Amino acid sequence: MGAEVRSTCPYCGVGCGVLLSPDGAGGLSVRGDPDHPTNRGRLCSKGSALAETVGLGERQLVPLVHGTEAAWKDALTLVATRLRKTVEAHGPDSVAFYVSGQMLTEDYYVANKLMKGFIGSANIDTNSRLCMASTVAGHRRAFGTDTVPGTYEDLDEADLVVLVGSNLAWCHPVLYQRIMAARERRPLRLVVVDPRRTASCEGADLHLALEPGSDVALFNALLAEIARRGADDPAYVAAHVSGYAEAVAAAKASDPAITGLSPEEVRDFCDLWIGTERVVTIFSQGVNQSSSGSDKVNAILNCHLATGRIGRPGMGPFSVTGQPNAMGGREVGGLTNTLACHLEIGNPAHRAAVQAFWRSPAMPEAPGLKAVEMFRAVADGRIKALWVIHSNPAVTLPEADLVRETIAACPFVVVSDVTTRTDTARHAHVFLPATAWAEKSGTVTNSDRRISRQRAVVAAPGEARPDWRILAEVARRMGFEEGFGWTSEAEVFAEHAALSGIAGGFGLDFDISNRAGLSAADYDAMPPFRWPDGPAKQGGRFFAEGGFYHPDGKARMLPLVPRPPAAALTPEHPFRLNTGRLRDQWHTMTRTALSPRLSAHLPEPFADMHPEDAARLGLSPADLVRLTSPQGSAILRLRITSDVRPGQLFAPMHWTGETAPAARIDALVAAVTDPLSGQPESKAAAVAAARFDAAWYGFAISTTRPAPDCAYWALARTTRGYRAELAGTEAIADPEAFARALFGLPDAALQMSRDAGKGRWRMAFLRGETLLAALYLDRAPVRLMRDFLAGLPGTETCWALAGKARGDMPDPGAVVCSCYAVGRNTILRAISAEGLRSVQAIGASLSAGTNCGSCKAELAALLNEGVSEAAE
Ligand SMILES: Nc1nc2c(c(=O)[nH]1)N[C@H]1C(S)=C(S)[C@@H](COP(=O)(O)OP(=O)(O)OC[C@H]3O[C@@H](n4cnc5c(=O)[nH]c(N)nc54)[C@H](O)[C@@H]3O)O[C@H]1N2
Ligand SMILES: Nc1nc2c(c(=O)[nH]1)N[C@H]1C(S)=C(S)[C@@H](COP(=O)(O)OP(=O)(O)OC[C@H]3O[C@@H](n4cnc5c(=O)[nH]c(N)nc54)[C@H](O)[C@@H]3O)O[C@H]1N2
Ligand code: SF4
Ligand SMILES: [Mo]
Repeated sequence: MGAEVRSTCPYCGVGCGVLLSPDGAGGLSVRGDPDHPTNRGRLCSKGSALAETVGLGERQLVPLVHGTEAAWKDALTLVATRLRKTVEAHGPDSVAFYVSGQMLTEDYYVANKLMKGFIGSANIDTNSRLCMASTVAGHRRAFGTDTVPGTYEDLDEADLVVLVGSNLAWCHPVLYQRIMAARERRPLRLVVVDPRRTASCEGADLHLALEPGSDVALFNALLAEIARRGADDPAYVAAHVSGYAEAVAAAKASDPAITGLSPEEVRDFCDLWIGTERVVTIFSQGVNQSSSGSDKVNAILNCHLATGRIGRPGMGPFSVTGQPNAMGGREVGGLTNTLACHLEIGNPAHRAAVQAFWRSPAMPEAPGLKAVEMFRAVADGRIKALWVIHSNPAVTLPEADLVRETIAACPFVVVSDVTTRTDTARHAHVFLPATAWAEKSGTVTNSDRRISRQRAVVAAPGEARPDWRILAEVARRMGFEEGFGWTSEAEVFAEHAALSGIAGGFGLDFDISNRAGLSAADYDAMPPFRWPDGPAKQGGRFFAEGGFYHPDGKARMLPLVPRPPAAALTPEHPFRLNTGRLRDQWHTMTRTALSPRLSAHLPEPFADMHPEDAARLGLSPADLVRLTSPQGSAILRLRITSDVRPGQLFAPMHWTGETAPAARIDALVAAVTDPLSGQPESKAAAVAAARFDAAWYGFAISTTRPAPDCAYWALARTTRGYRAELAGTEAIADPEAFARALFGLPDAALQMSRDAGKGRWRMAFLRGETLLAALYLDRAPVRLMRDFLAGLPGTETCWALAGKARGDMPDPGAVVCSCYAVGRNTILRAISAEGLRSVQAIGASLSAGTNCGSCKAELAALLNEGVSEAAE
């Protein structure tokens, strides 16, 4: 085993440091970096399972042109020529780049420079439009620049943390654990503002299940109450804030009943917030992904500005970033409406300075198209060449089916990805194989502005190349030799740092130009640092003493009027569909679904529905439901739970054409956006729900990847291969032939049991004594010990046909603790048999929850449940 190398986790914006030990054969082991200031050694379930996701099984390692392997020089020349010819024939705005908050800063810098400085168009936008755009817009309106004022240390020092539209326990688990740890030292209180009961509510003192989209009304109520009780900070407001009176007047005119909360709940919330000076209000996608997202952000900022609770230890508004380099992308200026380093594209002085620095031939004078508009322009032919880098828009943009068709019909599509197994890459004319996380080197910036190195520890496999190099080579082949001649990512970083000095010269916040002269060795060794990092920088915080970036140095409070979600509920589409994330999957699952451990947590796409709605619609647990919106439809497994309110549904965003083609949730979401930020409303579609009447249901296990062909299927990895849920609308004429085709086993030995009258078939395929695959068919949703069966393929077993374990081989149930693979039934059994009464006691007995701690909230929920419920 080689020496440990310091790097950064490639998933969420917490930005945890990791220590990587390559095994010399392409594999590695991963542990949390005890010296990284962000996580001090902690990792969540996804970070802990990183080693399981670095295999090459699904990678494409050679460029493809029209689906055929090609030499790099031919692929790059083709891309450069097509881009250049398209620009010559139709102007610079006929080409577009769609990039990603998961690119490294160096990749992002090169893409932005090529498009904005050399192609001369602003048609570069990023998936951060779906993620952080409303926060960027809100920050800029209030502060004059896109600055996150606080730091993670504020979470250690706060007396109250409010999570607004943030399921921190699952999406930023190490921060959630940090809050839970702080709480053991001091009386910290936690409030969750979310229409749905989430894992983050387990540790909360108060959960406000407000009406979807009504956050402005809630924070208006708080602001009005701040003013009424005289809880504002007149000195701070007088010196540093404008717009106070108008904002308060609008807040007083706004009706708190819009929130759907009781007057007592609103009062309790106001009492807590107003009565606790050290309050951090954390917000993420429940705020941003809304047609009033920017207003929601400003409604929160208003309250912190009015009370002067900003930039001091333990208090402030805190937008947590989603992607590992969402913040770095904002620093680079990767959004179409920004330039570089927090400079403005619409500001002639900024533009001239950047143009001089880049020695650029052509610069756009105005913002280009934001993500949703960009794909509309592809659809109507204004954009004729599209390059997608490090994102999967055919799945994650609203109206995803339309976007997929748009990409398929675009005359020239380039996709840079690590795998061709994505709904977007499938339509690439040119596929460019990028190096993946452990193979590439650069920097990322996390939620609290800390810049950390990502370091390559594994040699680039096959012909894969880093994204920045691919971009620079295309630029050079387009004739821009001079601006793109770097030989290492260290040189790209140094140039970015130098450019930030121009921003600093304009008095802007983002200035890391003290690193412009960095040598390659300095860059290699660069420890994590947070900007601003000079000695007099207020502990890394902004705005305690004012110093905002509007010309008058003051912040703006804004008068805000609540608006409901754009998609109106109607008798045809009566349900509000909320969407979001699961603990152990990352977006479109191209990496996390490679890990059997992570796949075991929630192996199938689902829709959560309240029991009253299910009863009214005559639905039972484990039914399949079809959700339909004016934009599209999806088939999902029904979960009946009072975690969601009546009239609301929740479904995860993760499944795709590769994993469950009928469950692409963005197919249902209308492409309505916040008017200021252009961010889509991903959490408030209007949908209908009805039982999906399948003629048959099936469950399959297999050592190799099955190839389902039916109306509904969902595939997940297991330690022994794969498991799949299946359902079809037409009776299967020949079940054996169906099963053989599904598994690609034309002549394996078959054991079968059937009850043809009931439509029940059980088929096990064997080589010698070894189980290769098994299929269970029924006319109703199949009842089986799935988690037990998933462990059988590849073993010599006689239990496959039984479909369940012997009494002394208990079914562990779905995995709750993915670090120690402890299942739900195991935990419930231990709770009742051993009389366990605390999360710690479960840990002591089963180890569950004692490594990364991401499952502690679920363990707490099982404790409540387990006392009354016996394990199945
Ligand atoms: N496990 C995991 N972690 C991740 C990711 C992942 O894919 N998987 N992705 C990362 C990325 S890119 C991001 S952006 C973050 C996102 O992190 P989060 O924002 O925490 O995640 P979401 O689940 O999208 O949404 C958060 C919550 O918003 C709630 N919500 C919906 N509508 C409203 C509303 O009108 N008001 C309020 N107050 N709440 C509402 C939802 O019920 C949901 O619980 O997670 C990051 N971390
Ligand atoms: N309904 C709904 N829709 C949503 C959301 C929601 O909450 N609800 N959330 C939105 C948000 S916040 C986000 S951030 C987006 C995320 O959406 P996307 O960015 O579209 O999703 P990812 O799966 O992260 O896509 C990343 C792609 O990059 C590839 N990749 C991995 N490593 C590399 C590399 O090193 N180089 C290159 N070139 N490619 C690589 C992966 O294989 C994958 O195909 O989804 C948005 N869409
Ligand atoms: S919290 Fe988890 S996913 Fe996020 S950076 Fe840390 S280890 Fe990675
Ligand atoms: Mo995101």
